[in-house]
Amino acid sequence: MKIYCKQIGPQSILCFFILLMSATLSAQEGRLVTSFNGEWLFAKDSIGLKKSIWTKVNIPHSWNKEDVTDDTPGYYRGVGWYKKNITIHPGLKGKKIFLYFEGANQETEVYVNGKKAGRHVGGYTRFCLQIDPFLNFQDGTKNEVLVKVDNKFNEDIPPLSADFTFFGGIYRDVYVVTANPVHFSFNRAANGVFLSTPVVSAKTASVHIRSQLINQSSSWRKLIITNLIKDHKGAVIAKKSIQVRLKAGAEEEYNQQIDAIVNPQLWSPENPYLYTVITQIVDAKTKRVLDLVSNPLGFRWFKFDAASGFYLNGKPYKLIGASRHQDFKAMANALPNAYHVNDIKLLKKMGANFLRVAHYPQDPAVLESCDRLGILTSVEIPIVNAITESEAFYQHCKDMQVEMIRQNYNHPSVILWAYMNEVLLRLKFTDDKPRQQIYFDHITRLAEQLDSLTRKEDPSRYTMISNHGDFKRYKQTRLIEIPMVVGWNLYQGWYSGNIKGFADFLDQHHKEFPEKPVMVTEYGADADPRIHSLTPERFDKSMEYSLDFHEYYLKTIQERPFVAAGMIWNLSDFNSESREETMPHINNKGLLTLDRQPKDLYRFYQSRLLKTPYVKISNWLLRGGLADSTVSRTNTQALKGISDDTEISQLSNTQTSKKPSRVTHNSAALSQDLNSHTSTQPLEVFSNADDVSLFLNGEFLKGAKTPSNRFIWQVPFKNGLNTVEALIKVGGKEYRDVATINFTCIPRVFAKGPVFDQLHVLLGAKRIYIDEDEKAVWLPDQVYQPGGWGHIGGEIFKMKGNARQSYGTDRNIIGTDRDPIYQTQNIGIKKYKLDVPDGDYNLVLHFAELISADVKEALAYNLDNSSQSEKVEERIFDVFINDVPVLQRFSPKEKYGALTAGSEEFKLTITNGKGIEITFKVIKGQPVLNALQLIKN
Ligand code: GCB
Repeated sequence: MKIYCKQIGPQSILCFFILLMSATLSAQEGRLVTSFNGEWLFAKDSIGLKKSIWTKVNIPHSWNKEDVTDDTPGYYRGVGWYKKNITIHPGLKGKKIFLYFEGANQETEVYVNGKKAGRHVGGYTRFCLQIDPFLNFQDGTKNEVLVKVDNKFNEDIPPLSADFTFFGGIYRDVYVVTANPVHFSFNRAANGVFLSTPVVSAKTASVHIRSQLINQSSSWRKLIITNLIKDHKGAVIAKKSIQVRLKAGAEEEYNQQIDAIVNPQLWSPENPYLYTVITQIVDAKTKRVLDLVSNPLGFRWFKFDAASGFYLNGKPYKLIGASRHQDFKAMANALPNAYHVNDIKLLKKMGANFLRVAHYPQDPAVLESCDRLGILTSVEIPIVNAITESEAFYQHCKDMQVEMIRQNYNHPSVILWAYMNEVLLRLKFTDDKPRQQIYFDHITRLAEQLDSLTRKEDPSRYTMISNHGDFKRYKQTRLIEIPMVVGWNLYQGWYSGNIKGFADFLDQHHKEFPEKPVMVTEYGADADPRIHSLTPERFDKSMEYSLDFHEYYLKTIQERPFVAAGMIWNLSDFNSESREETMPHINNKGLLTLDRQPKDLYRFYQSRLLKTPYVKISNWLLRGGLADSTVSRTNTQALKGISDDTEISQLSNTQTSKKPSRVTHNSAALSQDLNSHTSTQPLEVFSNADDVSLFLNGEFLKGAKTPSNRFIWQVPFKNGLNTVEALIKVGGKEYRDVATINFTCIPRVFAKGPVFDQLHVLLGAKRIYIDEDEKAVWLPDQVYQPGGWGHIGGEIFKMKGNARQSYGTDRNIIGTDRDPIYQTQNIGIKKYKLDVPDGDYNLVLHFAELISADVKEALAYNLDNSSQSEKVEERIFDVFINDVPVLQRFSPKEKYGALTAGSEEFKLTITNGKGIEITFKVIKGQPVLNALQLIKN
């Protein structure tokens, strides 16, 4: 028989047997834990349990892996059944057997051999149910374990609504725990031992150990509780025992203290030194170990100061980190532990020192990793956006808070317990002010109760609430006052207003609440890694806008000592089923993609936070632009109005300009031979060095320091592959990053070159869309100039009632994952002309009707926006190519449906220097064209 010892749960070392169920316990002291993840049968309840079709699954499992990303709104929220047999060796008779669930969303009932063993409410905390009274221990008997999980909306269970997906299923590990009748209590699925450090300094420390024991045997027991403290290498540095007598059936708590641990190694982000406390229950007579748990111990002390921020072990620390959701591409939230661990490693590798575990407690592997890697954390329960005024709701909130605290009590990484996120975002009773006041009063009372409960459960940590930017209302409801630390989720320059409002907001907070420690618990902007812009603006989803946004926010946080922390929203992209925009169902504010590929944002933070030499070229490696032109970056629109002394994105090369982006045509270059064209565009390098040297295809390009760690050059890319090398010298050593940029130079005038190959154009857009799969660069459209290409007539499509997006729609386009190709449009177009040389071509015209009668509710976070129905205008038009009718009485809505992608492909042979002329003739309404693709055969 194989035996594994493994850390399971945050605190317990549990011995882990393969084939435990046929093993005996006689050789094993203490408890046994075996994985119960494999080979379950699963059925959705849609047709009733009896008739259900069972499929084999392994846990972690979610039934929402696929339906959260399809084009049909909504996802299955209902009952799922899980079934598995368990055979218990007769030798285990007399043992206490438990099923330990790390998480199932959100209501769970467990039946063993048809009898109800227990129930748990809440999708994010652990629970442990005793099942031995229902088991048949006879040799070879199969016991059926049947688990009903339900993720449907329940107004009594938080979260009620949120910007993340409430995946259903047993999505975290399940274990069978076999314990002796005398064991540490599993109350609230904690491990029954609670550590605190009443005294810690660099010179001395003490450890307080509170253990909860239960005697499930039928007689009095004389027991010894022993605590051993081991250092990092496993050497015992302290030991203490007490003798106790525990009545049959009793559950008791015992307190012990180990004092005067001399010169303790302190735990910190730089040196996350962990001790281990092993707590054992020993039978005083037989000296047998009856139960044993192991907990991490970190010696550290900390405080928040309203004027000067956060201190760890007496030293000031600016906490910079991110929030995290727990899902992953194509896996829903059912992840093996290694995925959770990897996220924390990525956070550490970025140079962060903080994780906001948002918006709910997560897998035990998360905090275990934070302990090990030195990341400080806050953990919260999922009261998000609103509450229900019911006793059941309040009780579930309290239960979740207690479970969260007790289950995670011993992690040195945890410094804050939080319990509400933007609870005033989705206001109720907006038409009835007196009734609304009663609702507010209930929120205040719940906050007070949760706050005092938290302080009582754990006096050693701080309490926190995260509010959104409605300062006045949080002040009125006392949600700034009640917690020990207030968190603000701020998105000025994204969801609302002007970016500068961020700094003003923080300063206002500090002025009005000079005694209240403050953290920025969220800030971020959508960042679709497929979208770039040289004229970035709010809501274009471009990497450039989000970089400028983060640069400003980070600087603002770092400049203000009273701001204890800044937490980026979010570490990675995450699923939010009801979102639309350029990546439907995904909130893409992540520094990493949904499958954890670093975006340029991650590189920017590395350059700002890492202390080791760092240089990295932007990940925008597939690029394109007009031949013989120079384009420079504008300062992002969001930063307009901020005085010139901001240090944002000033271009570093002499060739560049601070003026708005413009394209200049180098007429001298037009005489070059057909294939020697270049296109000059900005390229970013992220580095913490004072100076970076850049080489393009082996040649040095002059560069200079920017104050923000973002170095930008104007680079004359040639058509095809370009090798770029960025070099820094630190302490006499060289560090470099090399990238290959595949650049497509598009002719401005076909006759002058470069040799024409392909063209992908987004009409009505100011952004660039990169399609890595097809290796295509979609450029913004231009007005036609003789000899070249572009549209004649029409205008940029803009959504009505949407103040924040200056072009295109943010609706999901059905039938495609390449939504940005269809989300912008020229409306009223008359002609499209391409003066291409003679030859064979494939022309694809892309259409989508962007106006739909079906109005979508505005995202609650879009503070300055309202949904407004568009006037649905019928449009019918003919399309001719070189005077040949190719689409007659054409209506994208009639042909494909509203907000649905459609393409029309044509094979053309062009002769006699005629080029291509596409003509749109109105029959009714205004003709449209969304995108155009021309490939030379
Ligand atoms: C917020 C919420 C968070 C959202 C985020 C966003 O304020 O707290 O749950 O995901 O904004 O991206 O809109």
